[in-house]
Amino acid sequence: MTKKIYKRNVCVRGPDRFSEIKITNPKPYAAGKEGIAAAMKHSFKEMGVFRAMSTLLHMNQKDGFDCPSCAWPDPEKPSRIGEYCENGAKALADEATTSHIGSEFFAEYSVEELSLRNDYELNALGRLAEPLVLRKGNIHYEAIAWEEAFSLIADELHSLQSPDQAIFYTSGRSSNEAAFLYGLFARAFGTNNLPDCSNMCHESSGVALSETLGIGKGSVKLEDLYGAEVIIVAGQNPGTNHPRMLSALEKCKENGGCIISINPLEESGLINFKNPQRLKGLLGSGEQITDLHLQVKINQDIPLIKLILKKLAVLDKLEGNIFDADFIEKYTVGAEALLKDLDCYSEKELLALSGVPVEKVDAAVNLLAGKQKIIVCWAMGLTQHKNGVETIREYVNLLLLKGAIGRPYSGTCPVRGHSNVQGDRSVGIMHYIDKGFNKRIETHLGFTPPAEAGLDVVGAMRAMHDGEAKIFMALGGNFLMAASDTDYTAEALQRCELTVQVSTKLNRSHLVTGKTALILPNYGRSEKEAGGTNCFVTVENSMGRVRASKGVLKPVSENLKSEPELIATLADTYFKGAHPVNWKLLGGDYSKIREMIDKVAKGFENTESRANGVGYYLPNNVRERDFSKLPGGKARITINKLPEHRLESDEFMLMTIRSHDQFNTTIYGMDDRYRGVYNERRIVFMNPDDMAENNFEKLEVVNLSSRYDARTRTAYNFMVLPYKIPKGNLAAYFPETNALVPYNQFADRSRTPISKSIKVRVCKRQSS
Ligand SMILES: Nc1nc2c(c(=O)[nH]1)N[C@H]1C(S)=C(S)[C@@H](COP(=O)(O)OP(=O)(O)OC[C@H]3O[C@@H](n4cnc5c(=O)[nH]c(N)nc54)[C@H](O)[C@@H]3O)O[C@H]1N2
Ligand SMILES: Nc1nc2c(c(=O)[nH]1)N[C@H]1C(S)=C(S)[C@@H](COP(=O)(O)OP(=O)(O)OC[C@H]3O[C@@H](n4cnc5c(=O)[nH]c(N)nc54)[C@H](O)[C@@H]3O)O[C@H]1N2
Ligand code: SF4
Ligand SMILES: [Mo]
Repeated sequence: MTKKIYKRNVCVRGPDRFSEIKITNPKPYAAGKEGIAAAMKHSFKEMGVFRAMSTLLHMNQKDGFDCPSCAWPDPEKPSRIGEYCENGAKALADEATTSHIGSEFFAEYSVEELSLRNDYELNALGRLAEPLVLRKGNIHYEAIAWEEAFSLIADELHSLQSPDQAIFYTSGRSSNEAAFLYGLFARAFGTNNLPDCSNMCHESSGVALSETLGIGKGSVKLEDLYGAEVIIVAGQNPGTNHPRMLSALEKCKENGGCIISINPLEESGLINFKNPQRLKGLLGSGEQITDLHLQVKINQDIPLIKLILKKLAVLDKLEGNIFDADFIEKYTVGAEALLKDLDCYSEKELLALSGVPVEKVDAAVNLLAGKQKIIVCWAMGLTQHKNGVETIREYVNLLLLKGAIGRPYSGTCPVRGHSNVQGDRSVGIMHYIDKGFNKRIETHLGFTPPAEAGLDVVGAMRAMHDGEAKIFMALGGNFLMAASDTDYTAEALQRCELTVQVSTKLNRSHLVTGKTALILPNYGRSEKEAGGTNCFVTVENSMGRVRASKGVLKPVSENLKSEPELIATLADTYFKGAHPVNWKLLGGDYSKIREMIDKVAKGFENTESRANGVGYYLPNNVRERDFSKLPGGKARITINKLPEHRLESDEFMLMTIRSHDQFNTTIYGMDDRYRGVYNERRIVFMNPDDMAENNFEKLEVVNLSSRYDARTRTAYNFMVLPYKIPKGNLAAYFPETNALVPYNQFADRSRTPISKSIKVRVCKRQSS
């Protein structure tokens, strides 16, 4: 039995009105002068010229703060004139804006009124400046003292029948110190309900890499990219989402390497890069990045890689030395079975499924055949499918057969999203049980964490929806808009007794809430943490290097708390001193948190001193070719099935992607410059032949609907745009399309929602 929903009259998905759309041809290059102009426009508008320029000089520098945007690593010798990209600058401007809102603002506008603004408008209101409460039955947030807020949460937590009725969500922007304390508090409270954004993101990578190579992280270091012979960039749009990765690709090319991109779209950043740190990039023609683009159909990477492997296997038989026989023999299991399995498929069948012309597949085979220094980089284009884990395993097969694992300039490179999402997991944000981690908590911190696994994101959605969970707390993020099935997630949150958001900026999760809701505002990464001693934090980048991050700005308001202090105070209020961990002490001295992290989290050692400067790498067994943790002590070559999609004749395959002007659910602006779309986000990219066959006009307004388990879900009002995308495939922006992703459709084993392969119909409006 589900409980009746207590509802304020809030607009769950945001309004869908149109603005004046402008369309141009997609940009043939990334960055360049326009990139600098866009970065400066955002920075100056939000921060003013002086504050922007002086703060940017501290970003990604040794004694400065880590860029709050993506997890791409900084070079060991950062350029003093600026080591950041357009989107890093936008992220900083977004966080370090001088605009802010507090209780006066919320007295004027109810949550119902605010929910009629779109996500861009909500974010543009500025920083959250004081703790706020939305009391039961009210529609206005009002000010609340910090002590009262902590007592309110503690009382609600005490009132639960079981600790598993509380959920502790984390988004990946929190520091190691904050995330460690948060995970520790959840465990001390008695639950492993620690879902995190990773569950919607690289969880498939973690599962696939752990199964095959014995560690859920990538194996390459930044310098490896510079010397690789071939870099495959699959299912990733670095020009927008990891812009400084383009500098690494550029270096690889200058050193004679080549780049293969595997993507249903020809993304601008992968065509040509005008490096703004170089004169040639600013004034000249830039650097051609992709040597070969394989325009694979959505979720048909497995057939494509199988075909490449099949062709390489034929060459290996004819010429020898194509696969690394010694490496395979010494370090792997499963090669023979895989090669036998490849015989079951015809080249014709694989080719047709992949959608790639045969000449291009042959070109890829030629590029790969004689090479060993191969790196595969990937992101959401591989992870967010039902077979996300299998897809990544298939790419790992290629690396293992080529011996391109555990040697310089080779290996796996899952490119992480949020700036510290990898660190958060390393220090204990996980819903599953890591026995070693728990044992070390027991030994060093004196309490026993719960032994039962907790809920991940989709588990948490269901538990709240079905009334099993009653308190939702979020350390950052925007759960409502980031999770799948927006209406279902809204109902889930609205059924909670209490929702608590530790946040920097207003988003829709603050408006679609539990019966009582709290907003606890915190310092951003760029701000100087005040209050205690040793108040710098540490983060881990996508390649496993841990470094200090020291904010430089005066906080936007005096009524904020740092995340570590906030969590420690909450824990102290909850336990009232009756717990073996001295929470109060930890909140005031971060070096004490780092001491604990060193004791409990794997691979962390002397972090207090080693995190300074360029920081230090955590151990990585793949780099050492050590597979002893895996069964038989060997890396696993795996057999992965072809994807099975049964599309009806009028169904398309939709991927939900990011525009150039957003960071996940934070919308910085309404443009997607590289794809030539301005002033509008409600568009659906479609192949011109599909448009002709289905009688769709350019910019015709349609509805998108998906049908799973006999239920139709609809996202309303999207303009059709002709675009170079494989026939039968569509693309549209997230989060506007999340309403189409059913809550119960996710990747096997990693349970990542299928945000990149949703079966949809495109409905003319008069017929819907
Ligand atoms: N500026 C900015 N930076 C960000 C973010 C942001 O929103 N804005 N988000 C951050 C986060 S949390 C993450 S996880 C990353 C996301 O970084 P990306 O994964 O690059 O982001 P998406 O826009 O989801 O792009 C997915 C890419 O995969 C391709 N693709 C989709 N389906 C398939 C497929 O089946 N096969 C293949 N081969 N390709 C496919 C799409 O065409 C697209 O180019 O970026 C991080 N950095
Ligand atoms: N359809 C579809 N859905 C997706 C995806 C997709 O590609 N398609 N991608 C998925 C992916 S990869 C991810 S990672 C998730 C993202 O999911 P989330 O991480 O939950 O979402 P974000 O939009 O990154 O969160 C933005 C909010 O974080 C808060 N914030 C920003 N900085 C800080 C900080 O320093 N501290 C604190 N406490 N709060 C802060 C701000 O209030 C801001 O509004 O979305 C997932 N959802
Ligand atoms: S590449 Fe990522 S981490 Fe580096 S400056 Fe750009 S957004 Fe920031
Ligand atoms: Mo992500």
